[in-house]
Amino acid sequence: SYSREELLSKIKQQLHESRFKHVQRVEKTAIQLAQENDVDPEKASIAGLVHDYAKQRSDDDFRQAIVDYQLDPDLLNWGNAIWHGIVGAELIKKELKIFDEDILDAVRYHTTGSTYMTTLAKIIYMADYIEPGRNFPGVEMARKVTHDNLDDGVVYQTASTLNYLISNQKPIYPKTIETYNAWVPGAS
Ligand code: DGI
Ligand code: FE
Ligand code: FE
Ligand code: FE
Repeated sequence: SYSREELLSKIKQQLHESRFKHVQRVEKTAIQLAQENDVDPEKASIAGLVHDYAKQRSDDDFRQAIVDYQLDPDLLNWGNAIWHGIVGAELIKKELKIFDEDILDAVRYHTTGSTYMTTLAKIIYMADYIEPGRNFPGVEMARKVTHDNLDDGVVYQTASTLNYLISNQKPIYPKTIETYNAWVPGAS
């Protein structure tokens, strides 16, 4: 597998400078959350670094990958926001030769969450949201809630994202609603 140095160079090649800095901040935040939640910090590091690897790929690259890797054809009805995690994971496997399914799942679900999330997947979902470069209203509360209890952070982020999508009349990917229902307290 690639050394950290080789991985960093391949990621840097794919991303604008500001996004490359973002993934490095996500890595740091993910390592911290890993230490707080008894997860392997090395896995958190790699997942944090690669999570947005495919974010700047063309729509045509994603459409081709959905066909090539025989992913759910419904994905073709969505766009970059949904593709860069779920489809991006396949490009990471192929191009970065990362085969650890925990890491690939964490990438897959970093935008929408999922009904079933490992602790690593929750860490990447939350680290992406609360890394120190984020400055939306409510981010301080999101940081506090997440460091107190990772699952509460997942609910906080998913509820905020759903509110944002509805307020802006954007389509909701069904998995985002499933994530909310799966992790909100009292759901069965
Ligand atoms: O890639 P990043 O910007 O670091 O962060 P991200 O992968 O978490 O992407 C966040 C964006 O994804 C945000 O603008 C909202 C969008 N998003 C999340 N869930 C959904 C969604 N967009 C749509 N249309 N539907 C969703 O369910
Ligand atoms: Fe992302
Ligand atoms: Fe996110
Ligand atoms: Fe990100």
